[in-house]
Amino acid sequence: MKMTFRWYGEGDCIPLDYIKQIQGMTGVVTAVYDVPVGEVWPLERLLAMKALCEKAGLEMEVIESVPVHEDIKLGKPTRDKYIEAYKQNILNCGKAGVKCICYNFMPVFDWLRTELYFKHPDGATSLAYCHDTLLSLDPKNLHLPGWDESYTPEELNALLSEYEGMTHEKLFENLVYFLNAIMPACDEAGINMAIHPDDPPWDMFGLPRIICREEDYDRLFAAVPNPHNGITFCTGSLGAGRFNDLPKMAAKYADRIYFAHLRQLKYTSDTDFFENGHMTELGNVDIHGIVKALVGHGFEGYVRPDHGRNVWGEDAKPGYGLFDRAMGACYLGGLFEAAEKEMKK
Ligand code: DNO
Repeated sequence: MKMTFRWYGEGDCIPLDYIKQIQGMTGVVTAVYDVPVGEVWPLERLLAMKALCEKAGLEMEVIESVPVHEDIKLGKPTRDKYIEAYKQNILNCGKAGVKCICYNFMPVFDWLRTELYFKHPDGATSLAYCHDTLLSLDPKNLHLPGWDESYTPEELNALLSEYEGMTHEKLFENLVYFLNAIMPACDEAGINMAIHPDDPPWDMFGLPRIICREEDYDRLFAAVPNPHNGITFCTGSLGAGRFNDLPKMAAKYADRIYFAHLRQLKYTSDTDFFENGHMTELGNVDIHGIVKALVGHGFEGYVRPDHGRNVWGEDAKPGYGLFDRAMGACYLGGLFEAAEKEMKK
């Protein structure tokens, strides 16, 4: 296991030196943020970021994310040109020493929350999700917390119309087409792809979502058996699906889990939740059981604490402050140490 920390590049208010001070931290998870989706990240940019990380004593072996162009998800004829660019990104990442690329295949929207500053009785705040609030929103005129509004309303409308009639099967076929096309680049670069689950793990605004549950992974690995086709095991995303048995899934897929996002959720109804500190007793995700299952089944991937609360008056990007994620990293490091020592007995 290698403990890592998400870092939003030089624009992040958290300096690399602070990240290095977290005990057990080996590296950062980052990306090139200002190149439009579908274009190639210049190798020099990657090398410059790597040099910055190394200067701070940190590795840069995980990229989150190289985003997938919507034309690839839609299966449009133009997808091949975007796939070529994606392959070049994989090769460039490989040249910069990257070992794992996290990505997702969610149509149009990435993760969805309805609140960024859900207030806890102790004064902390965290992200939260309320399904009824989400349903009451108009996807064509969406102003969601955390949603980066990178589309104009006209662009969003046009994109949503392109998805009309998109089925789960078609979307899955498009994912398989994409993976089969990029696997040779992964073989060459020695890079593991790690698909992030859909967050939350159900269809949104009539758009299909296909990486939500155990059967989805079985289907994914059957369709593309190449070992470079792997997963980001995000306990917060999968954990929102009450139908998922996370320790069981962690054990079953341990050798395909190249990256683990470990975080806690507390359910407030059948669909709703707020995020909480990482400790097992603080929510419904069995973090301890998941770590034991990973260690017990030979997991050798990267781990990062995921969304933290905002605590101690920190004014950081919601979910991505320093303090609570640092506490999470230490807590997780302790669980891994205990589980690994237990294993060796
Ligand atoms: C949210 C993140 C996601 C994740 C992407 C991966 O905090 O977990 O935005 O980075 O879905 O492609």
